[in-house]
Amino acid sequence: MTQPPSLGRTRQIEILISGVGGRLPAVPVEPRRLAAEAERALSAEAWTYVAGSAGTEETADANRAAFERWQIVPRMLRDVSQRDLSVELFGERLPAPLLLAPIAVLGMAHRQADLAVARAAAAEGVPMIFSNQASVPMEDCARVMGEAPRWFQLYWSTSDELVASFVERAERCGCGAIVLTLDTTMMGWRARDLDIAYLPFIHGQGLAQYTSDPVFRKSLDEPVEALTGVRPPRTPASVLALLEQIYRYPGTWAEKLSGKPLAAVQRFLATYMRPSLSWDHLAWLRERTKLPILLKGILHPEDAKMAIGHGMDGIVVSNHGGRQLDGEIGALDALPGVLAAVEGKVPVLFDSGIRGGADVFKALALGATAVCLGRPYVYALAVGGERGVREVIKNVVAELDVTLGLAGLTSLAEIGPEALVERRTGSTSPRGE
Ligand code: LAC
Repeated sequence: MTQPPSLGRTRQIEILISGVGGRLPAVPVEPRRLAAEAERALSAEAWTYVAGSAGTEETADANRAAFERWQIVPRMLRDVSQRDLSVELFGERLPAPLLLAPIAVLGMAHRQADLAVARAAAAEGVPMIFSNQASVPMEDCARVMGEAPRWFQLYWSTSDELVASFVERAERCGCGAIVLTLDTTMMGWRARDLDIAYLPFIHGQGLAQYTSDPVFRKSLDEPVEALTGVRPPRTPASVLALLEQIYRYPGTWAEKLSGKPLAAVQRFLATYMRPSLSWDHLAWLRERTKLPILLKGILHPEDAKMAIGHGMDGIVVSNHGGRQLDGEIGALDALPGVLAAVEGKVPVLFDSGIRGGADVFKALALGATAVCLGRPYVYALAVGGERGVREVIKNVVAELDVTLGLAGLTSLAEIGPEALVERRTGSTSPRGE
Protein backbone atom coordinates (compact mmCIF):
# COMPACT_ATOMS: atom_id res chain seq x y z
CA MET A 1 0.00 0.00 0.00
CA THR A 2 1.52 3.33 -0.98
CA GLN A 3 0.45 6.87 -0.36
CA PRO A 4 -0.68 9.31 -3.02
CA PRO A 5 2.49 11.24 -3.91
CA SER A 6 1.55 14.48 -2.20
CA LEU A 7 -0.52 13.46 0.73
CA GLY A 8 0.44 16.46 2.81
CA ARG A 9 -0.66 18.91 0.15
CA THR A 10 -3.85 16.97 -0.52
CA ARG A 11 -4.81 17.25 3.14
CA GLN A 12 -3.98 20.95 3.29
CA ILE A 13 -6.07 21.63 0.19
CA GLU A 14 -8.94 19.51 1.51
CA ILE A 15 -9.02 21.59 4.70
CA LEU A 16 -8.60 24.93 2.95
CA ILE A 17 -11.20 24.31 0.23
CA SER A 18 -13.72 23.16 2.84
CA GLY A 19 -12.91 26.41 4.64
CA VAL A 20 -14.04 28.39 1.60
CA GLY A 21 -17.48 26.92 2.25
CA GLY A 22 -17.20 27.89 5.91
CA ARG A 23 -16.54 24.35 7.09
CA LEU A 24 -13.79 23.84 9.64
CA PRO A 25 -11.99 20.59 10.50
CA ALA A 26 -13.91 18.41 12.97
CA VAL A 27 -10.98 18.60 15.39
CA PRO A 28 -8.28 21.24 15.77
CA VAL A 29 -5.12 20.61 13.78
CA GLU A 30 -2.95 22.50 16.26
CA PRO A 31 -1.99 20.06 19.04
CA ARG A 32 -2.47 22.41 21.99
CA ARG A 33 -5.89 23.51 20.78
CA LEU A 34 -6.83 19.87 20.30
CA ALA A 35 -5.94 19.16 23.93
CA ALA A 36 -7.80 22.25 25.13
CA GLU A 37 -10.96 21.25 23.26
CA ALA A 38 -10.69 17.73 24.59
CA GLU A 39 -10.50 19.11 28.12
CA ARG A 40 -13.76 20.95 27.49
CA ALA A 41 -15.41 17.88 25.97
CA LEU A 42 -14.39 15.40 28.69
CA SER A 43 -15.67 14.94 32.22
CA ALA A 44 -13.23 16.06 34.93
CA GLU A 45 -12.48 12.41 35.74
CA ALA A 46 -11.82 11.49 32.12
CA TRP A 47 -9.60 14.49 31.46
CA THR A 48 -7.63 13.86 34.64
CA TYR A 49 -7.11 10.22 33.75
CA VAL A 50 -6.18 10.75 30.10
CA ALA A 51 -4.08 13.90 30.37
CA GLY A 52 -2.45 13.18 33.73
CA SER A 53 1.02 11.75 34.20
CA ALA A 54 2.95 10.49 37.20
CA GLY A 55 3.90 12.66 40.18
CA THR A 56 5.07 16.15 39.30
CA GLU A 57 4.67 15.22 35.61
CA GLU A 58 8.34 15.90 34.97
CA THR A 59 8.55 12.83 32.73
CA ALA A 60 5.83 14.14 30.44
CA ASP A 61 7.75 17.42 30.23
CA ALA A 62 10.99 15.52 29.57
CA ASN A 63 9.29 13.75 26.67
CA ARG A 64 8.54 17.05 24.97
CA ALA A 65 11.89 18.61 25.92
CA ALA A 66 13.64 15.67 24.27
CA PHE A 67 11.93 16.50 20.96
CA GLU A 68 12.77 20.17 21.31
CA ARG A 69 16.45 19.33 21.69
CA TRP A 70 16.60 18.11 18.11
CA GLN A 71 16.18 20.41 15.14
CA ILE A 72 15.72 19.52 11.51
CA VAL A 73 18.26 20.83 9.01
CA PRO A 74 16.62 20.78 5.57
CA ARG A 75 18.38 20.28 2.23
CA MET A 76 17.34 22.20 -0.88
CA LEU A 77 16.91 21.61 -4.64
CA ARG A 78 16.44 17.87 -4.45
CA ASP A 79 13.23 17.17 -6.41
CA VAL A 80 10.90 16.09 -3.66
CA SER A 81 7.83 15.91 -5.90
CA GLN A 82 7.33 12.14 -5.37
CA ARG A 83 7.36 10.96 -1.78
CA ASP A 84 6.71 7.59 -0.21
CA LEU A 85 5.90 7.18 3.49
CA SER A 86 5.31 3.45 3.40
CA VAL A 87 7.24 1.09 5.62
CA GLU A 88 7.44 -2.67 6.05
CA LEU A 89 6.84 -4.07 9.50
CA PHE A 90 6.74 -7.79 10.27
CA GLY A 91 6.11 -8.63 6.64
CA GLU A 92 3.28 -6.14 6.20
CA ARG A 93 3.58 -2.92 4.22
CA LEU A 94 1.99 -0.02 6.08
CA PRO A 95 1.00 3.24 4.38
CA ALA A 96 2.89 5.25 6.98
CA PRO A 97 5.19 4.56 9.93
CA LEU A 98 2.33 5.13 12.36
CA LEU A 99 0.31 2.94 14.71
CA LEU A 100 -2.27 3.82 17.33
CA ALA A 101 -0.87 3.16 20.79
CA PRO A 102 -2.90 0.99 23.15
CA ILE A 103 -4.91 3.29 25.39
CA ALA A 104 -7.11 2.22 28.26
CA VAL A 105 -10.75 3.11 28.87
CA LEU A 106 -11.56 4.88 25.61
CA GLY A 107 -15.16 4.69 26.78
CA MET A 108 -14.37 7.68 28.98
CA ALA A 109 -13.65 9.73 25.85
CA HIS A 110 -16.58 8.70 23.65
CA ARG A 111 -19.64 6.47 23.69
CA GLN A 112 -18.33 4.42 20.74
CA ALA A 113 -14.96 4.11 22.42
CA ASP A 114 -12.61 1.54 20.85
CA LEU A 115 -15.12 0.83 18.07
CA ALA A 116 -14.82 4.39 16.72
CA VAL A 117 -11.03 4.14 16.87
CA ALA A 118 -11.04 0.72 15.20
CA ARG A 119 -13.16 2.03 12.32
CA ALA A 120 -10.99 5.13 11.91
CA ALA A 121 -7.74 3.14 12.03
CA ALA A 122 -9.06 0.63 9.49
CA ALA A 123 -10.21 3.40 7.14
CA GLU A 124 -6.75 4.97 7.24
CA GLY A 125 -4.85 1.66 7.08
CA VAL A 126 -3.04 2.46 10.32
CA PRO A 127 -2.73 -0.47 12.75
CA MET A 128 -4.61 -0.14 16.01
CA ILE A 129 -3.03 -1.77 19.03
CA PHE A 130 -5.99 -3.07 21.04
CA SER A 131 -5.66 -2.15 24.69
CA ASN A 132 -5.65 -4.79 27.39
CA GLN A 133 -7.82 -2.29 29.28
CA ALA A 134 -10.24 -1.58 26.46
CA SER A 135 -13.85 -0.52 26.83
CA VAL A 136 -14.90 -2.86 23.99
CA PRO A 137 -13.87 -6.52 23.59
CA MET A 138 -11.22 -7.11 20.94
CA GLU A 139 -13.56 -9.39 18.95
CA ASP A 140 -16.03 -6.54 18.42
CA CYS A 141 -13.26 -4.20 17.27
CA ALA A 142 -11.78 -6.84 14.96
CA ARG A 143 -15.21 -7.36 13.41
CA VAL A 144 -15.52 -3.74 12.27
CA MET A 145 -11.96 -3.64 10.91
CA GLY A 146 -12.23 -6.15 8.04
CA GLU A 147 -8.74 -7.14 6.99
CA ALA A 148 -7.12 -3.96 8.34
CA PRO A 149 -4.08 -4.50 10.56
CA ARG A 150 -4.42 -4.68 14.34
CA TRP A 151 -2.16 -5.78 17.20
CA PHE A 152 -2.85 -6.64 20.83
CA GLN A 153 -1.30 -5.09 23.92
CA LEU A 154 -0.88 -7.50 26.78
CA TYR A 155 -0.62 -6.90 30.49
CA TRP A 156 0.77 -9.95 32.18
CA SER A 157 -1.63 -10.47 35.07
CA THR A 158 -1.15 -12.86 37.97
CA SER A 159 -3.21 -15.48 36.11
CA ASP A 160 -1.19 -17.23 33.40
CA GLU A 161 -4.40 -18.95 32.31
CA LEU A 162 -5.94 -15.54 31.64
CA VAL A 163 -2.81 -14.35 29.80
CA ALA A 164 -2.94 -17.46 27.60
CA SER A 165 -6.62 -16.84 26.91
CA PHE A 166 -6.00 -13.20 25.91
CA VAL A 167 -3.19 -14.28 23.56
CA GLU A 168 -5.35 -16.97 21.95
CA ARG A 169 -8.18 -14.50 21.48
CA ALA A 170 -5.78 -11.99 19.94
CA GLU A 171 -4.61 -14.64 17.48
CA ARG A 172 -8.20 -15.49 16.57
CA CYS A 173 -8.89 -11.77 16.08
CA GLY A 174 -6.19 -11.60 13.44
CA CYS A 175 -3.77 -9.53 15.51
CA GLY A 176 -0.39 -9.23 13.82
CA ALA A 177 1.70 -8.92 16.97
CA ILE A 178 1.61 -9.00 20.76
CA VAL A 179 2.91 -5.91 22.52
CA LEU A 180 3.81 -6.83 26.07
CA THR A 181 3.83 -3.72 28.23
CA LEU A 182 6.48 -4.04 30.93
CA ASP A 183 6.39 -0.73 32.75
CA THR A 184 3.14 -1.26 34.59
CA THR A 185 4.00 -3.90 37.17
CA MET A 186 2.25 -1.47 39.48
CA MET A 187 0.25 1.67 38.83
CA GLY A 188 2.32 4.84 38.60
CA TRP A 189 1.88 7.46 41.35
CA ARG A 190 -0.71 9.53 39.53
CA ALA A 191 -1.18 12.53 41.74
CA ARG A 192 -3.99 14.03 39.68
CA ASP A 193 -6.07 10.85 39.82
CA LEU A 194 -5.36 10.43 43.52
CA ASP A 195 -6.46 13.99 44.21
CA ILE A 196 -9.89 13.27 42.79
CA ALA A 197 -9.72 9.71 44.21
CA TYR A 198 -10.80 8.20 40.91
CA LEU A 199 -9.73 5.15 38.94
CA PRO A 200 -12.06 4.14 36.09
CA PHE A 201 -11.55 0.39 36.62
CA ILE A 202 -13.15 0.57 40.08
CA HIS A 203 -16.24 1.96 38.37
CA GLY A 204 -16.32 -1.03 36.04
CA GLN A 205 -14.77 0.85 33.10
CA GLY A 206 -11.97 -0.53 30.92
CA LEU A 207 -12.61 -4.15 31.86
CA ALA A 208 -14.15 -5.32 28.58
CA GLN A 209 -11.34 -7.74 27.66
CA TYR A 210 -11.79 -9.38 31.07
CA THR A 211 -15.57 -9.50 31.37
CA SER A 212 -15.75 -11.02 27.87
CA ASP A 213 -13.17 -13.67 28.69
CA PRO A 214 -14.24 -17.24 29.58
CA VAL A 215 -11.30 -17.75 31.95
CA PHE A 216 -11.97 -14.49 33.77
CA ARG A 217 -15.71 -15.10 33.97
CA LYS A 218 -15.14 -18.56 35.41
CA SER A 219 -12.86 -17.09 38.05
CA LEU A 220 -15.77 -15.00 39.33
CA ASP A 221 -17.30 -18.10 40.88
CA GLU A 222 -14.35 -18.37 43.25
CA PRO A 223 -13.99 -16.07 46.26
CA VAL A 224 -11.77 -13.04 45.69
CA GLU A 225 -9.24 -12.16 48.34
CA ALA A 226 -9.70 -8.58 49.60
CA LEU A 227 -6.90 -6.22 48.58
CA THR A 228 -7.02 -4.12 51.74
CA GLY A 229 -9.21 -3.81 54.79
CA VAL A 230 -10.50 -0.49 53.47
CA ARG A 231 -14.14 -0.46 52.39
CA PRO A 232 -15.86 2.39 50.60
CA PRO A 233 -17.85 4.56 52.98
CA ARG A 234 -21.57 3.97 52.49
CA THR A 235 -22.63 7.15 50.74
CA PRO A 236 -24.78 8.04 47.72
CA ALA A 237 -21.54 8.12 45.70
CA SER A 238 -20.69 4.52 46.57
CA VAL A 239 -24.21 3.40 45.59
CA LEU A 240 -23.74 5.20 42.29
CA ALA A 241 -20.39 3.43 41.78
CA LEU A 242 -22.12 0.08 42.32
CA LEU A 243 -24.79 1.01 39.79
CA GLU A 244 -22.06 1.96 37.31
CA GLN A 245 -20.42 -1.45 37.79
CA ILE A 246 -23.78 -3.17 37.22
CA TYR A 247 -24.53 -1.07 34.14
CA ARG A 248 -21.14 -1.82 32.57
CA TYR A 249 -21.07 -5.53 33.31
CA PRO A 250 -22.13 -7.42 30.18
CA GLY A 251 -24.75 -10.10 30.49
CA THR A 252 -28.29 -10.84 31.49
CA TRP A 253 -30.05 -8.96 34.27
CA ALA A 254 -29.81 -12.12 36.38
CA GLU A 255 -26.02 -11.97 36.01
CA LYS A 256 -25.90 -8.24 36.54
CA LEU A 257 -27.83 -8.61 39.79
CA SER A 258 -25.91 -11.67 40.94
CA GLY A 259 -23.04 -9.75 42.52
CA LYS A 260 -20.79 -10.55 39.53
CA PRO A 261 -20.19 -6.89 38.57
CA LEU A 262 -18.60 -6.15 41.94
CA ALA A 263 -16.77 -9.48 41.90
CA ALA A 264 -15.38 -8.60 38.45
CA VAL A 265 -13.92 -5.34 39.73
CA GLN A 266 -12.49 -7.07 42.80
CA ARG A 267 -11.07 -9.94 40.76
CA PHE A 268 -9.57 -7.49 38.29
CA LEU A 269 -7.91 -5.45 41.03
CA ALA A 270 -6.49 -8.62 42.57
CA THR A 271 -5.19 -9.97 39.24
CA TYR A 272 -4.20 -7.03 37.05
CA MET A 273 -0.63 -6.28 38.16
CA ARG A 274 2.22 -8.73 38.39
CA PRO A 275 5.23 -7.11 40.05
CA SER A 276 7.00 -10.49 40.18
CA LEU A 277 7.29 -10.59 36.38
CA SER A 278 10.85 -11.32 35.28
CA TRP A 279 12.85 -12.18 32.16
CA ASP A 280 12.35 -15.88 32.91
CA HIS A 281 8.64 -15.58 32.15
CA LEU A 282 9.20 -14.63 28.52
CA ALA A 283 9.99 -18.18 27.37
CA TRP A 284 6.48 -19.21 28.44
CA LEU A 285 4.92 -16.54 26.23
CA ARG A 286 7.32 -17.28 23.37
CA GLU A 287 6.15 -20.92 23.40
CA ARG A 288 2.52 -19.95 23.36
CA THR A 289 2.40 -17.84 20.23
CA LYS A 290 3.94 -17.66 16.81
CA LEU A 291 3.05 -13.98 16.58
CA PRO A 292 5.87 -11.47 16.83
CA ILE A 293 6.28 -10.28 20.42
CA LEU A 294 7.38 -6.71 21.12
CA LEU A 295 8.47 -5.51 24.54
CA LYS A 296 7.07 -2.09 25.33
CA GLY A 297 8.64 0.16 27.92
CA ILE A 298 12.29 -0.59 27.20
CA LEU A 299 14.52 2.42 27.93
CA HIS A 300 17.84 0.89 29.04
CA PRO A 301 20.26 -0.43 26.39
CA GLU A 302 21.00 -3.52 28.50
CA ASP A 303 17.28 -4.36 28.61
CA ALA A 304 17.19 -4.02 24.83
CA LYS A 305 20.00 -6.57 24.55
CA MET A 306 18.19 -8.87 26.99
CA ALA A 307 15.02 -8.62 24.89
CA ILE A 308 16.87 -9.82 21.81
CA GLY A 309 18.63 -12.51 23.83
CA HIS A 310 15.19 -13.76 24.92
CA GLY A 311 13.98 -14.11 21.34
CA MET A 312 11.76 -11.04 21.26
CA ASP A 313 10.88 -9.70 17.82
CA GLY A 314 10.74 -6.00 18.51
CA ILE A 315 11.01 -3.22 21.06
CA VAL A 316 8.86 -0.22 21.81
CA VAL A 317 10.89 2.53 23.42
CA SER A 318 8.31 4.17 25.65
CA ASN A 319 7.83 5.62 29.11
CA HIS A 320 4.06 5.15 28.94
CA GLY A 321 3.54 8.79 28.04
CA GLY A 322 5.09 9.79 31.37
CA ARG A 323 2.26 8.10 33.27
CA GLN A 324 4.27 5.58 35.23
CA LEU A 325 7.53 6.87 36.68
CA ASP A 326 8.07 10.51 37.59
CA GLY A 327 11.52 11.98 36.99
CA GLU A 328 12.27 9.45 34.25
CA ILE A 329 14.39 9.84 31.14
CA GLY A 330 12.54 11.43 28.20
CA ALA A 331 11.63 8.56 25.87
CA LEU A 332 13.32 10.15 22.85
CA ASP A 333 16.49 10.62 24.91
CA ALA A 334 16.52 6.86 25.51
CA LEU A 335 16.05 5.98 21.84
CA PRO A 336 19.66 6.33 20.58
CA GLY A 337 21.07 4.12 23.35
CA VAL A 338 18.50 1.40 22.71
CA LEU A 339 19.11 1.54 18.96
CA ALA A 340 22.86 1.24 19.44
CA ALA A 341 22.30 -1.85 21.60
CA VAL A 342 19.84 -3.41 19.14
CA GLU A 343 22.23 -3.02 16.17
CA GLY A 344 19.35 -3.29 13.69
CA LYS A 345 18.49 -6.86 14.74
CA VAL A 346 14.81 -6.10 15.39
CA PRO A 347 12.49 -3.18 14.65
CA VAL A 348 12.46 -0.49 17.31
CA LEU A 349 9.22 1.43 17.64
CA PHE A 350 8.76 4.57 19.65
CA ASP A 351 6.05 6.34 21.64
CA SER A 352 5.68 9.00 24.35
CA GLY A 353 5.45 12.62 23.34
CA ILE A 354 4.53 12.41 19.63
CA ARG A 355 2.23 15.33 18.90
CA GLY A 356 2.71 15.87 15.17
CA GLY A 357 4.41 14.85 11.97
CA ALA A 358 7.66 16.69 12.73
CA ASP A 359 7.98 14.64 15.93
CA VAL A 360 7.52 11.46 13.90
CA PHE A 361 10.26 12.65 11.55
CA LYS A 362 12.67 13.23 14.45
CA ALA A 363 12.04 9.79 15.95
CA LEU A 364 12.57 8.17 12.54
CA ALA A 365 15.71 10.23 11.95
CA LEU A 366 17.14 8.92 15.20
CA GLY A 367 16.43 5.39 13.95
CA ALA A 368 12.92 4.30 14.99
CA THR A 369 11.15 2.08 12.44
CA ALA A 370 7.73 3.48 13.28
CA VAL A 371 5.97 5.38 16.05
CA CYS A 372 2.78 5.06 18.04
CA LEU A 373 0.41 7.96 18.51
CA GLY A 374 -1.23 8.19 21.93
CA ARG A 375 -3.09 11.02 23.63
CA PRO A 376 -3.75 13.07 20.46
CA TYR A 377 -6.09 10.41 19.08
CA VAL A 378 -7.93 10.16 22.38
CA TYR A 379 -8.38 13.93 22.36
CA ALA A 380 -9.66 13.71 18.79
CA LEU A 381 -12.02 10.90 19.80
CA ALA A 382 -13.39 13.05 22.61
CA VAL A 383 -13.92 16.06 20.35
CA GLY A 384 -14.96 14.46 17.06
CA GLY A 385 -15.59 10.73 17.52
CA GLU A 386 -14.59 8.42 14.67
CA ARG A 387 -14.29 11.35 12.27
CA GLY A 388 -12.03 13.15 14.69
CA VAL A 389 -9.71 10.14 14.97
CA ARG A 390 -9.55 9.85 11.18
CA GLU A 391 -8.66 13.51 10.95
CA VAL A 392 -5.88 13.35 13.53
CA ILE A 393 -4.36 10.33 11.77
CA LYS A 394 -4.54 12.16 8.44
CA ASN A 395 -3.05 15.30 9.95
CA VAL A 396 -0.08 13.55 11.53
CA VAL A 397 0.65 11.58 8.36
CA ALA A 398 0.19 14.66 6.18
CA GLU A 399 2.49 16.72 8.38
CA LEU A 400 5.08 13.95 8.21
CA ASP A 401 4.79 14.03 4.42
CA VAL A 402 5.22 17.81 4.34
CA THR A 403 8.15 17.59 6.77
CA LEU A 404 9.82 14.90 4.67
CA GLY A 405 9.54 16.96 1.51
CA LEU A 406 10.56 20.24 3.11
CA ALA A 407 13.57 18.49 4.65
CA GLY A 408 14.62 17.60 1.10
CA LEU A 409 13.88 13.88 1.33
CA THR A 410 11.51 11.54 -0.46
CA SER A 411 11.35 8.28 1.48
CA LEU A 412 11.72 6.98 5.00
CA ALA A 413 14.91 5.16 4.06
CA GLU A 414 16.50 8.55 3.40
CA ILE A 415 15.71 9.91 6.86
CA GLY A 416 18.77 9.62 9.07
CA PRO A 417 20.61 11.42 11.86
CA GLU A 418 22.26 13.74 9.34
CA ALA A 419 18.86 15.42 8.96
CA LEU A 420 19.04 16.56 12.60
CA VAL A 421 21.24 18.74 14.71
CA GLU A 422 21.21 19.03 18.48
CA ARG A 423 19.98 22.39 19.67
CA ARG A 424 22.65 24.51 21.21
CA THR A 425 22.41 27.95 22.64
CA GLY A 426 23.80 30.27 20.03
CA SER A 427 24.49 29.03 16.54
CA THR A 428 24.02 25.47 15.37
CA SER A 429 25.58 23.91 12.34
CA PRO A 430 24.57 20.79 10.47
CA ARG A 431 26.65 17.69 10.99
CA GLY A 432 29.38 17.16 8.45
CA GLU A 433 29.53 20.82 7.40
C1 LAC B 1 -2.70 3.66 32.00
C2 LAC B 1 -2.62 2.18 31.98
C3 LAC B 1 -3.78 1.46 32.44
O1 LAC B 1 -1.76 4.28 31.52
O2 LAC B 1 -2.15 1.72 30.77
O3 LAC B 1 -3.67 4.23 32.52
